[in-house]
Amino acid sequence: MAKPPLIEAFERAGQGHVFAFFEQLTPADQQQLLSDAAEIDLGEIAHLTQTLLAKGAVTGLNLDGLAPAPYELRPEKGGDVKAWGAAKTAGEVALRAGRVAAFTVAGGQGTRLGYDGPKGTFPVTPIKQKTLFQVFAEKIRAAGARYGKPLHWFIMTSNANHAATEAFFIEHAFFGLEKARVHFFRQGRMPAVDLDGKILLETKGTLAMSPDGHGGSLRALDRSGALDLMDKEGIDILSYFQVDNPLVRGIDPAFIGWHVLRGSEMSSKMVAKAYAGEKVGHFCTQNGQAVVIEYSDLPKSYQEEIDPVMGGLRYLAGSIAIHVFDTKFIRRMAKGGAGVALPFHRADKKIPTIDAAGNVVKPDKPNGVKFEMFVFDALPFAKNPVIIETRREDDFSPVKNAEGLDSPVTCRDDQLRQFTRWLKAGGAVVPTDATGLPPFAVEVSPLFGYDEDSFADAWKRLSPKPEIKAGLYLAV
Ligand code: UD2
Repeated sequence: MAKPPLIEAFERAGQGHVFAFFEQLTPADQQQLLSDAAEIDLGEIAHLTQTLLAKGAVTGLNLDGLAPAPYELRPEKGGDVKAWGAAKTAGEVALRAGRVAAFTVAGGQGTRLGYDGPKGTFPVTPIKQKTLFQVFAEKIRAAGARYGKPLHWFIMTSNANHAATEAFFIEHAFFGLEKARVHFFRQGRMPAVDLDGKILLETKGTLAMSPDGHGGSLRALDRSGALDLMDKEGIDILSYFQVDNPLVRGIDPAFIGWHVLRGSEMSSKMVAKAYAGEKVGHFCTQNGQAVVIEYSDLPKSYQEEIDPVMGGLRYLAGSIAIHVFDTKFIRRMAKGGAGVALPFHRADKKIPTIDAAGNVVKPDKPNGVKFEMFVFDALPFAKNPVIIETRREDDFSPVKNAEGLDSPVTCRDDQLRQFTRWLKAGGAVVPTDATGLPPFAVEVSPLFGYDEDSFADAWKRLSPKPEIKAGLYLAV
């Protein structure tokens, strides 16, 4: 039988070992291996080997000319009150016109949380134990109702969690959203390679493949047809957020409005870092472009540097992974071409594999490299990027770790503080400690109020007002 052309291509690229055990596989497993191999762009792997792995490859970050990025201060911090007002109005107009869709990246593996299953199925709210997906779904539903235009919601999954994610939505009847407006698509995968750039086998018939990072979302949006659908629906603004952060205002009119009024192709929210070493990206400028430098890449001396004039941290602006994209920009980034592509980052990992004789290898030190793209690396390619400040308590309390910082407990407490702030702003009397935490659990359904404004409106209309006590659940 003639050799499949794909195998020949791998041999030509010096990756023929991928098929070393091909003859030993069942026909079904052969097909599976061929189909996995077909996902690989051999030219891309060769390029990454040359640029990121070869001896002498310059992998360190170039910090020349790095400076903190400017951003739009919140009004209460001295920002331009009129400009914020205009932004909010413009955002509301865009929402009413149906130009906006929500986008959640949910392809990660949730390893740190130690939770088995798609992270979006993790319960987070204080009383009803609503899952992350339900919280987002209800916020999106409520925003659609508020602006008179139901929103589309795009959710990026990975091979590992795609089926379970879809099944979860079906089981819960899409949390009341119109099924036709919820779109799942898988992100791409990249093969892990050894330190010489040879693709690693996981078993004789499978490759060591892993998700290509949240930066892979840009090409996955294109490849999956999501961008075409958006074009058809008149959507040109995509509001991006991560699956681990239930506090996020995924549909924030002021943020959308800043993006629209500035003619921005990519806009981002920042918070002031809570402490020098907080594990967030840093908004910077370099060669006149906005860039985000991840905490793991920015030297400690920069992270801790004090601003000589203003006092406080010089690199203060933390990236909390909340962005708004222009859909044409996403398409341009996805198509790539001369100098327009997200870079890959190299992560050295212990990757279970097999050796040339087919024996299982369980490494105790990194034996290979995974390649990932980060979505924030699109920022330097964007025209007119705008970074706006947000209050951490309004937008950011992720669930990342099983315990301690950014855990289910800190996230629940931040939700309680938020519900309490909203109630107090409406005139209710709620006891709290010095951090704003009430001594008992209350919960607000996003369908009642999903942000300060929508809550205030619903609370004003509510008559009679309920007694504020343990277990209070405000819903419609
Ligand atoms: C991310 C940012 C960090 C900060 C922080 C805020 C990076 C490298 N760092 O840190 O700067 O903004 O978030 O919370 O992003 N995901 C996929 N596919 C993948 C990998 C990740 O969909 O292949 C999703 C994942 O499901 C999650 C999000 O991306 O929604 C963040 O992933 P993470 O947990 O790896 O990010 P983290 O906490 O290192």
